[in-house]
Amino acid sequence: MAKNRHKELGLSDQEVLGMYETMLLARRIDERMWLLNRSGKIPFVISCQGQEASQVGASYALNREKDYVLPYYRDLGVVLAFGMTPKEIMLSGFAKAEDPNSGGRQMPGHFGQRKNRIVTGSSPVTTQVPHAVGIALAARMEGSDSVSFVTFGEGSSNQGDFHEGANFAGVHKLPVIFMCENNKYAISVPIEKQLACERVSDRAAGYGMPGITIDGNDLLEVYKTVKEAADRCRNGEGPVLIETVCNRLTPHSSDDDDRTYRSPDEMAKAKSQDPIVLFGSYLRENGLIDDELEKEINDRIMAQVNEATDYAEEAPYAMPEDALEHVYHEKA
Ligand SMILES: Cc1ncc(C[n+]2csc(CCOP(=O)(O)OP(=O)(O)O)c2C)c(N)n1
Ligand SMILES: [Mg+2]
Repeated sequence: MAKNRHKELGLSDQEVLGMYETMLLARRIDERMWLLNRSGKIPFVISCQGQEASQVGASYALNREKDYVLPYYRDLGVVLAFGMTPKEIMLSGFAKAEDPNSGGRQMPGHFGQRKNRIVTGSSPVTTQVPHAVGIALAARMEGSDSVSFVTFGEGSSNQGDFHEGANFAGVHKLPVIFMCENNKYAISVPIEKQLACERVSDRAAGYGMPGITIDGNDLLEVYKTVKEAADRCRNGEGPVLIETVCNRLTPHSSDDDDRTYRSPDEMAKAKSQDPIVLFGSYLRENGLIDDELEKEINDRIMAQVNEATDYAEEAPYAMPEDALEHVYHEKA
């Protein structure tokens, strides 16, 4: 990576160190979740590993005080950047009452937190896309300049919801950023069996918006592209489709064994493109991090992960009589 690229993008040293720490926090929480799952303490994990640069690069390019995000299940990096805490994520992993995402009702990865404008999603993939478009329409009607940011996998870009949402946003020039995190698999189905066109971004042309494919392992490239898209949205120029090509460094979920469909060579290549390692090298080359600071950051993160794990493990489950809370409208 070229030297001082972050400065050319208007990012300070502090900001890029913050982005690095957020990526690493996401990774370490995710790794802890796998250990907890394999030791029988939590029921399920669906990972962000390999997609952190796409998630954190994009989030830092948005207005994290004002914009709405509609993440999909891998977006741990997005929700951390938007203010969800490690403790809150662990509460969801352990399905405890205090989990802000669903009070322990939903599987982990079904993010939602009103105060941070993280919009609750559903298990059927891509249902968040029309919701994001609706939120962008609401912003337009209210005269707000907030942007609606929605993510999904490349397999999910085949769902009707994506096409309906993209078309409506294109016709009405709504402020939506569609970001496809293309990790080249939909569970065990490889990309060549998913798409009839070469790139997910090719589809943008059909909906009258720019479509851009970028290296999703390159944090600064993602930041730059999403920043330009957000500026375009705020100027009233309409939506953008961004495809970040990245790798899924884990099986699809804790219930999958990817050794049946991915070779060791393929995995070794994916691991050599680890976005956290790549950005760590950039920080070192630019003299922003050394062994001592790296250790300090790691220690700080592990203290948070340990504290969050202990807290969530000890926290109470929801009471059975609370099961219908927040399901139906309750009269005040
Ligand atoms: C409508 C619908 N069909 C199928 C599923 C089961 N399912 C969950 S994740 C997934 C794969 C999605 O792949 P992709 O969109 O590429 O996202 P990735 O998991 O690779 O990040 C499938 C088929 C679902 N949740 N919803
Ligand atoms: Mg995929």
